[in-house]
Amino acid sequence: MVPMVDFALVVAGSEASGGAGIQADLKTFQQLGVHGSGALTCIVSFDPKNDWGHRFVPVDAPVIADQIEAATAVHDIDVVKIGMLGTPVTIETVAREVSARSFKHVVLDPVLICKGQEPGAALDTDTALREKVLPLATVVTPNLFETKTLAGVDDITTVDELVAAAKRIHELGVPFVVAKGGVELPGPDAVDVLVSDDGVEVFSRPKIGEERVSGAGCTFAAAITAELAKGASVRDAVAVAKDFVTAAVEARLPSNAPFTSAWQGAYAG
Ligand code: PXL
Repeated sequence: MVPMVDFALVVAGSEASGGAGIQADLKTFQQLGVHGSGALTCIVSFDPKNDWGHRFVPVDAPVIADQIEAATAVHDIDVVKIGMLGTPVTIETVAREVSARSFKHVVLDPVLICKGQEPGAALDTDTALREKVLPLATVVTPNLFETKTLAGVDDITTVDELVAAAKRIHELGVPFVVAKGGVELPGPDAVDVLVSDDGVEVFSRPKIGEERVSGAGCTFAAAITAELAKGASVRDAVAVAKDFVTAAVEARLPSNAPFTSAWQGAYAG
């Protein structure tokens, strides 16, 4: 018997420690029973000699295009997650390659800044992401900072303000906006809001500690992607992803760096 397995593609960067990036995405797919294909956009190596800053190397644009071609030629894949892109050239390439194919869902985790980048370059990257990739997204999963940036609001301190900002991003044309309050949104709970034409839904769990956990955002968006690949509605995919990331954060792994890492193996389903 050939097992019935669903397929998903991730286009993202490598984060060598395995907490975040494509490593987190592929582990999440696997844990949810989805076959993961992956196209690498860049390589991030934290620098233990320099306050764990991000060393960043982009993959050449034609090589990114080749990987997307290879993955989508080998398998019929109709759901893609886009993670860290990193440069305007990468963004243009990924936008072109993704729009040349008819994906049913494009889940965009809009990773806006990487610590290692120059502010000028980061601004170019933000603009390119907003102009070229955001219009392709069916689902976008901004954290609090990214929500403020994409919505063009100065501050978000309440769930109502988070919903209002998510509505602004929805009005930019993204069908499903999942804005994440995370540990930075004041209050006892980790709150995510889903805004779509169907209305607003709030997903809330008690905060687990007050520190950010490396890879939590990647894991959350990857879990949404995997569930969509299995045929779930966006609403149900977000509900499973919230459970998945809560389990991964509860079981977070200590490290020698000043941060913990999400553990995708914790989710039992
Ligand atoms: O968590 C955001 C993120 C995504 N992708 C890569 C990263 C990071 C953060 O370090 O390195 C490759």
